[in-house]
Amino acid sequence: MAGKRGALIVLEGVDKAGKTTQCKKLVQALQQSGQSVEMMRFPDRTTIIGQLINAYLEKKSDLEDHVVHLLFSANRWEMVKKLEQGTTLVVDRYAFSGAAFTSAKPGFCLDWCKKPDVGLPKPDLVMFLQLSPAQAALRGQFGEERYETDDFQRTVQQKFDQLMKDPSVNWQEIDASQSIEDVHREITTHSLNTINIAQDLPLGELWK
Ligand code: Z5A
Repeated sequence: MAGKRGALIVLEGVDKAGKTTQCKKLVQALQQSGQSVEMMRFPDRTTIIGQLINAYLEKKSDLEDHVVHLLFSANRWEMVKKLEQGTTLVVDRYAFSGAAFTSAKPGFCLDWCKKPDVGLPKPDLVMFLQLSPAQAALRGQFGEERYETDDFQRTVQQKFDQLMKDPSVNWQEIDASQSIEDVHREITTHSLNTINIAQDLPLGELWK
């Protein structure tokens, strides 16, 4: 119907929680149910900014911590037109990862880390895939990328816990230790409810 907008749906969670798996399945399910929907992921490693981030994550370059934080945020801002265009978007990581990962580094506070993303399109729903470190370990070893260590991931989880206390964001915690199909069913139900509600509401601005 003319004038109706799609929903902005974000999946967040710790490493190996199944975000990418679930984003892909959700997009497929929504498309099959006749929705106009696209997937987006951050970092988007295909842009020039994304390539700088990719080299940093793969430890092929070193960047000052403030610089890399701002690049992650810029990588979201360069997609803002797409985020605002009205089709439903399923997004694999967003500004919450940005704030949680940088604020897990020494000398950074959550408040500063949120600032560059203030005013981005506000998700209608953020599903946080909860998985304990022990359960994550069952899904294989960490990879070789930066940040993929037990200690760092534990601190990141604490930062996510702090972010989830913010009532201005529509958080939904999901038990990611369930089977892929069970997680998918739960995520699809929340998403369809959100799409229905969001179509009659204006898109908000994050952390404003
Ligand atoms: N980062 C940042 O610092 N600042 C920012 O602003 C942003 C990101 C946006 C790269 O991100 C890094 O960038 C990331 C945060 C930082 N660092 N870390 N660590 P990324 O999105 O490219 O990260 P990734 O490494 O590709 O994603 P991931 O977290 O490792 O994985 P995932 O997407 O959550 O999981 P998955 O790939 O869907 O599944 C992992 C495995 O588990 C796979 O073998 C699946 O088949 C299996 N799996 C999935 N679900 C299940 C269930 N339910 N049961 C059993 N097995 C399962």
